[in-house]
Amino acid sequence: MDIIFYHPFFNATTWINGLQQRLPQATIRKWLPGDSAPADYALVRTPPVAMLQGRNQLKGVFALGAGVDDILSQLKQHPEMLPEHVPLFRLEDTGMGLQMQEYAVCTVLGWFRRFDDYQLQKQQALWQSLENYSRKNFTVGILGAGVLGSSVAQSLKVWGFPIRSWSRSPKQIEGVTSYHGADQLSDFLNGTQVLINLLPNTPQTVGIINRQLLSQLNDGAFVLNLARGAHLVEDDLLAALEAGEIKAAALDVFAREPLAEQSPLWAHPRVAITPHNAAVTLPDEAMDYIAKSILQREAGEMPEGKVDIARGY
Ligand code: NDP
Ligand code: OXD
Repeated sequence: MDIIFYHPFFNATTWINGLQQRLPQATIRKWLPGDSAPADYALVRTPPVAMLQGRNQLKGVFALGAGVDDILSQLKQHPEMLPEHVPLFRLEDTGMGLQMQEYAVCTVLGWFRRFDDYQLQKQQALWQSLENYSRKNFTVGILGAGVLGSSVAQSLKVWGFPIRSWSRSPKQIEGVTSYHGADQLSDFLNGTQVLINLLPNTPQTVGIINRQLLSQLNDGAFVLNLARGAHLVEDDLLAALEAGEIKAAALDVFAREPLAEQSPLWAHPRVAITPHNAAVTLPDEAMDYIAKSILQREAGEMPEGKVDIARGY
């Protein structure tokens, strides 16, 4: 069994050795330009078109992340890149759920306990107790109720906040009020105090967090973008912050990454920023998952995490 590996930033030696231990029967190599020798599986992040093109014998391509928007946008431009019968798989959870939980719990509790306000007061040496928020009105609305959205919902539920989610298809998640489809988006937004985004980036979701959407949240709502920068219209967020409609935002992802030095988001006192690392690919967890999936595929089964290319996630 031949496996080719390509990632512009990951340490290829770590991955090739780690996979070799898990799949001793496989021959694993780093893909280099010009290599068109046969391969059964490809492990990739934004692969060069030439890496996959014409590889009709592939039994699967594994994306080394949860989101596949970069690969799908490349595929749209170069449909010849991936033969139609070759399934594309993505990472489902592999430790990202817990990382997203940590990020969301820290941020939401910080806002709930007004640590952002106290941080600003500290800068003025101001000793002043502020009124607490009401827990029962501190409704958290999660855009996306998939692997990561539902994981985050579970972690916030235990703090007693009302939790709601919005997805494409109907869901039944205990303790979560579920909304689905475009028709129910306004109902989902109405009464939401904290908006958390965990949608995939697709033609249907691009630019979804815009002024019109933000205006439907509670006055002084909070926004946490953990998914993709393409979901958020950054100028609309800044305008809503200026108008006081949105009180604060925490952003892990941006329309352009790295975020430009001159972006007004950096200096905004009510915007927290992290450099797209809310949930990173953990090599050991990811390699366990991929090795298991390859063995399932070899046994004629279809592993989890198959991307629906037409749907876009
Ligand atoms: P999933 O595919 O498991 O979940 C996606 C959810 O979004 C599903 O509930 C889906 O609905 C819903 N959805 C998709 N399209 C629509 C739509 N048009 N309208 C309403 N709901 C929609 O993805 P994950 O939870 O694994 O990951 C989510 C995203 O998180 C990734 O795509 C990636 O962009 C981002 N991410 C960011 C990271 C970071 O470090 N910042 C790290 C990892 C991921 P349904 O359930 O009905 O299909
Ligand atoms: C991912 C990411 O999608 O790191 O996995 O953003």
